[in-house]
Amino acid sequence: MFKKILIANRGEIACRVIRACREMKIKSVAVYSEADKDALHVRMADEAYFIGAPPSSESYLRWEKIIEVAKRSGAEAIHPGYGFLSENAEFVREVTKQGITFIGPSPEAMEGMGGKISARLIAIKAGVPVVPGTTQPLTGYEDAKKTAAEMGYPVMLKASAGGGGKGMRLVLTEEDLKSSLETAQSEALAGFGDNSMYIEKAVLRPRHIEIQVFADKHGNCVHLGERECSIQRRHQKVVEECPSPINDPELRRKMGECAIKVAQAVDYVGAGTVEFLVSDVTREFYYLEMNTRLQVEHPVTELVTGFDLVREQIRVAWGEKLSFTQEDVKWDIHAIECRVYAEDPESNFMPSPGTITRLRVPQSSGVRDDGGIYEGAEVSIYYDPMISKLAVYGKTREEAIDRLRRALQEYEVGGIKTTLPFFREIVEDEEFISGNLDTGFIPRFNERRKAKELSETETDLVLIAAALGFAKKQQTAVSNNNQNQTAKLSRWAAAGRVGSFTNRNF
Ligand code: MV4
Repeated sequence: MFKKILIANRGEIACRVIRACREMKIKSVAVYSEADKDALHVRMADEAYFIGAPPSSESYLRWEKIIEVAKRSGAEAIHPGYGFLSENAEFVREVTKQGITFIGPSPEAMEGMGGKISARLIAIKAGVPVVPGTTQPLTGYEDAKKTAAEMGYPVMLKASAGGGGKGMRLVLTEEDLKSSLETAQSEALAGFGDNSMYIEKAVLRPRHIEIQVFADKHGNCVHLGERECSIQRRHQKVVEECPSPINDPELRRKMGECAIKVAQAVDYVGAGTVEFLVSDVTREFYYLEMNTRLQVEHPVTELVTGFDLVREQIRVAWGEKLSFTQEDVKWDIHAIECRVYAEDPESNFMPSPGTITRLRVPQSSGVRDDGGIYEGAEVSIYYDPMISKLAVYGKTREEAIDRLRRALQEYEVGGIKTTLPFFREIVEDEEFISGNLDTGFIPRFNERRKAKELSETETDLVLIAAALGFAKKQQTAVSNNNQNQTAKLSRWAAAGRVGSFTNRNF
């Protein structure tokens, strides 16, 4: 087995990989920027090397520097985590050329899945259902008009080089097509330096369900079931769970088989995720894209299946066979994960950097927290503001939600704003509890939130008016008690408002 691995990442995922290394008796090498000199991953690793200034372009993305550190420290392999260099085929080629093992798939597999159109072609060839649409870039407006008319509105315009919803537009009618195409193209050009576009038929109220796959270098490929990721905010996942509340063994088996076909079509090795859109109405599913990395939300799959995906990644990179077969994978429990961000839900999720002055992480039955912070640590403005992932499991979805509610009550982060209060509201939401989770969940949830806040304000006003009226009566009655009563009622009235506020910020 490897004796030493370099982790080309930071934050919670660097800590997660270091932990797996330690369990496997592998030495870990961290790299860090100026902003991260006191970061948790630096404290946890066996060795740590400074690689540059805070902006990631001057540190975590500088691959020649990272490879130099790998060689200097004697690391035999590099784990890229997610983000940064994790899906950079050029980096993988350079790492391999230097005689270092990249823990992940081949550069060819990455490139095949990197372009949206090429990824679609691969899936079509593998016999996997994709959203109906073009398999060539549009030549211009006339081409778009003709194609859209043929497949029928609504349609989705997508940037070939796109990702994260950038360069994507839902077009309801032909009148909107021209302006939508123009904005999508300029967004794509600004975001990816490439304005080529294609068209798909729009799937309305879709669910985002992805399948975890795992392959070794001996031709074995299995799937570890789905993760429901429909709860997203501006194309950022917020809550993920396994199983999906709508999935059943039959749908899982079909989607799993398709995911394996896609992975095998590019001779995939390691951990990968195949994304699907599932129509909430027909339960038909369509391949969307494949992510050639370990994903943020991998803990829910680990909790449900019991396999350690990072350990497995390292074993597979060394050349070992998968430690389990398809028949070994069971889905008998339910897991849910919340991504805790240093953002202020009361101010439109603005990043909230600063020093963590207080940290109390939930513990006990069914709770797992993957964090990259500690009390006294600094959350910087330079990187993704995710500070931890709170995951829970239970025998049933109900039990998992009960534990999540309890864990969210226990969780305290002081000094910065976090999305914890937002999650405390989600776990009380009837639609969430019912499992009705298409991609329109967050917009609808926000509407309900707004409506609730308004009615709370009204209730408060009524309470205050009643209290004042009562106080006035008491005054005219010249009761001995009146001072006390008035004070008490004012407190109750205030509690109507303060109570709900405190609840959100606990
Ligand atoms: C779609 C779609 C409906 N129809 N494609 C958004 C991000 C990108 N990965 C794919 N996305 C979508 N593609 C067709 N043909 C709806 C979305 C979509 C979405 C998908 C998953 C999770 C949240 C979403 C929110 C809005 C739109």
